[in-house]
Amino acid sequence: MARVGSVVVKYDEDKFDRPSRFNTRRRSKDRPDFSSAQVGQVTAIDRGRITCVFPLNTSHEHQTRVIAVKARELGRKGVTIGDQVRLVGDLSGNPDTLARLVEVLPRTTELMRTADDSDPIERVIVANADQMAIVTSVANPEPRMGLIDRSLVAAFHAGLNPILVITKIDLAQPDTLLSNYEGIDLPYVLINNKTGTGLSELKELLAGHTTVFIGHSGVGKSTLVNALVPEAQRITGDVNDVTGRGKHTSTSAIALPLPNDTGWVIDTPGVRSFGLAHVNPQDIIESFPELLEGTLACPRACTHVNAHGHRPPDCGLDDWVKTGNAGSAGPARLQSLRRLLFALESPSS
Ligand SMILES: Nc1nc2c(ncn2[C@@H]2O[C@H](COP(=O)(O)OP(=O)(O)OP(=O)(O)O)[C@@H](O)[C@H]2O)c(=O)[nH]1
Ligand SMILES: [Mg+2]
Ligand SMILES: [Zn+2]
Repeated sequence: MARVGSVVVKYDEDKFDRPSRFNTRRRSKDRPDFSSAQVGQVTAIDRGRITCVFPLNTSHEHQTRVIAVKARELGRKGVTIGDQVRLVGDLSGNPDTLARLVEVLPRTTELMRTADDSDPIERVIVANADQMAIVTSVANPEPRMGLIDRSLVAAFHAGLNPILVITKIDLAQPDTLLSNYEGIDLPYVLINNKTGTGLSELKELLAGHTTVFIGHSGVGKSTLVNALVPEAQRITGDVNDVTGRGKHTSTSAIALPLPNDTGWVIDTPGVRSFGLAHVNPQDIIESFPELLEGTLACPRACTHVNAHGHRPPDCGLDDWVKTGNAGSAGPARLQSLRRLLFALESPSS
C-alpha cells in the first residue's frame, strides 16, 4: 500500500467510476478504496481546476504539484484554499494530467465570510490558516476602521491570530490609525513597499505560520506577497487616482510558500466588506477582550446597543471605558463594538 512519501499506486478509474455493464449494483457494495491516496494541500482553485501540492510536511522544493478535479463521490462538498485533501489518479504532475480529489480532511480552522450581514450563505475563504494579516494602507485607499474591526472579529471567531500590516507609510503617518488599537494586544508592522521598510519585521511575524492576507483592494497585498515570495509574480494594479480605490486586480486566492519552508502566505482578492452574519453577538463582544470585563456591570440581558445604535439604559460599558480601563483606545473601540452589534441586529440598515 502506498503511503505518504513512498511509491504512488495508480488508481484504477474504471473500477469505481463507470457502472459496469454487467453488474450495475457493484458500486454501493464495493466502496472505493482510497488507501493508496496521497494527502496534499490545496494552493489554488481556478474554475474547478484545483492545484494541490503533496506530500504534506515535506520541503516545498520536493513537493509535486498536480492539478486535480473533484471526484463525483464528493458531491457538492466545498473545497477551499488551504484544505488538506486526499488525491488519487494521475499524480505525476506532468502537463495535461489530472488527479482526482476524493476527500477533504477535517479542517483545523475555517475563515468564513458572508456577502453582507444578512446573507445566510457562509463562504469559507481559507481553511487551516492560523494567522490573519489585516492589511491596510495609511492612504490611497484611506484606512477604514470598520473593515479592520470586522476582520478582527472574523479572525477571533475562526481562531486565527490577527496581525495588523500597515502599508504605504511613505504616503502618510500611521499614528491616528494606530491610536485606535492602543491597549489591545495586536502586533503590527509598518511597511513601505517602495523601499522595503518593515519587510524583515513582517517576515519574522510570518515565520512558521500559514497567514491569510485580508484587506481592501489596492492596499498592497499582492505587492507584499511578491516581495516575500520572489517567484510569486502576482499581478498588482494601480489605485484609481480620483476615487483612491483599488481596481480589484487579484480575482482569486492563492497560497504561496515562503522561502526555505518558513511558512505559507495566502493572497486573497480585495474585499469590499466583511459580512459577519455567521457570528453571534456574544462572539462579537468576546473579540473585544479589553471591553469584556466591563459587561459585568451591565443589567442582565443587556444588548449593549439600543435600536438606534447608541447606549441602552444602564449599559456598563461606557463607565468602563470612561475610567480608562480599556486604555486610551477604549472609547473608539466601544463605538466600533456598538456599530458592529447594531449592524448585525438590523442587517438591512
Ligand atoms: N506608495 C506606495 N504604494 C504602494 C505600496 N504598496 C503597494 N503600493 C501600490 O499600491 C497599488 C496596489 O497594490 P496591489 O498589491 O495590487 O494591491 P492589492 O491589495 O493586491 O489589491 P487587490 O488585488 O485589488 O485586492 C500598486 O500600484 C502598488 O504599487 C507602498 O508601500 N507605498
Ligand atoms: Mg492583489
Ligand atoms: Zn451593556
